[in-house]
Amino acid sequence: MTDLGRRLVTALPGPRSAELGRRLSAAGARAIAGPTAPSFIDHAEGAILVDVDGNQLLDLGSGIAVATVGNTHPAVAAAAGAQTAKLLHTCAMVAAYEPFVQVLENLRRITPGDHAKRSILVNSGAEAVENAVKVARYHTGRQAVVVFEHAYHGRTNLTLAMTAKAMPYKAGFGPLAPEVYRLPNSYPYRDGLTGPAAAQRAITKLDTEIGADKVAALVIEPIQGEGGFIVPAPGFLPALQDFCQAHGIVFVADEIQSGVARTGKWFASDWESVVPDVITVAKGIGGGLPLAAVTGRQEIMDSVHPGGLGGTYGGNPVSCVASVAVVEAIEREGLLDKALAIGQTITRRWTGFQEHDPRIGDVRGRGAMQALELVDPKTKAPNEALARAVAGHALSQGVVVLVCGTFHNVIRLLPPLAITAAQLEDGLDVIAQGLARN
Ligand code: PLZ
Repeated sequence: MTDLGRRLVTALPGPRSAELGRRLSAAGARAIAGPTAPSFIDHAEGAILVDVDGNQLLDLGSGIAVATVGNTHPAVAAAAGAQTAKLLHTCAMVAAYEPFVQVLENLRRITPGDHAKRSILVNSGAEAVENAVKVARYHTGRQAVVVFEHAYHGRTNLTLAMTAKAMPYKAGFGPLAPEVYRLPNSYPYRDGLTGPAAAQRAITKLDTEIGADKVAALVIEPIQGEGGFIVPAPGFLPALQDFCQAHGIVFVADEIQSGVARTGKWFASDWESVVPDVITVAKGIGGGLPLAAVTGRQEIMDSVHPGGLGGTYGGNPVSCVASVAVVEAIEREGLLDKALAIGQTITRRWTGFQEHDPRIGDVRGRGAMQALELVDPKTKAPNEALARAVAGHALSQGVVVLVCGTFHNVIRLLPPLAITAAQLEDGLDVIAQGLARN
């Protein structure tokens, strides 16, 4: 279909994309009408997005960690395509179907831990997080939910209260849901604390300001996504998990961004052998079709009465067959190892840049979830302008790069695991150029 290289045939955006951009702004609310990339995409394959002007863009963002197995993965697309001709919808609460069961079984197998598990399927990450909190409250009979600095958990009313950042997410949208409390995270580059010390700091705050016996759930991203790809210091997650276990608090890992082979293991929790009581999964599990899940210990999930959780579209047949194909592709194509190899390439290149460029404050991540934190070399102050300039340069050259972080100063890479070595090196070259020119 394509020759799988980055190739620009127009300046970006090309004329057809520019026209679509005008139509988008004339009909779309301005709250949504500002995509990162100015190109409108016609089709995609692996790590290449082909726009309506025929430009071949290199995708280093996977549509925010969704196209993990590759954009329009052939097996995922074939499964979804065949399903659309067979059965589009019944509502699993009305009549179920085998692919729904297959997804539940896959979740039981691939999520951390060998304990008895049960799952529900929903449509989006935020809906999964909402349901995880509902289940934890039901199970414990407690109300408080603790979350962390720099967290991102969604944009619905409850998850918005759980998300840390005011602009653009929370500002103006109050009142937000009550009984959400925020604790300091572990941020090795900035706090210099060991994992256990950072955990103790959080636990002291929880104990003194909330009280452990009031807390239903502690919800944490094992690697923070939108907040800046912050990998906690070793021992932080296990210490929090031990504390939760000792106090009957449901430990919820939000693996919506970090899960499903992204970090080179099925879930980022696996890196420290953390076994969450409940885990939220979305994005990569559907391979591009909307699907999300909450998987948890049977005794926690099944505390809720029959009919207590649900929704019209959760576990739609097309999303489910796509998800089954995603899990098969990860296993058949050895994508856990591929994610590790991608991580090694990125780390090797970026630690090399860091030796010559003191504005690169930190290189961090696991597997194919890697970030560069850009700073003022003298003060370590976040360097948002440089992050914008580097991402802007990449976009102008047809490399789709996303920025994240509370201070918008972190370049993050979430390449599709289908990316080839040559494509990845090309993308890293363009980022290097962006750094050199700004
Ligand atoms: N939890 C850890 O990363 C979604 C958000 C993009 P939904 N991240 C991308 C944006 O600006 O809206 C995310 C996440 C983590 C929850 C969510 C929410 O998942 O599927 O977007 O609802």
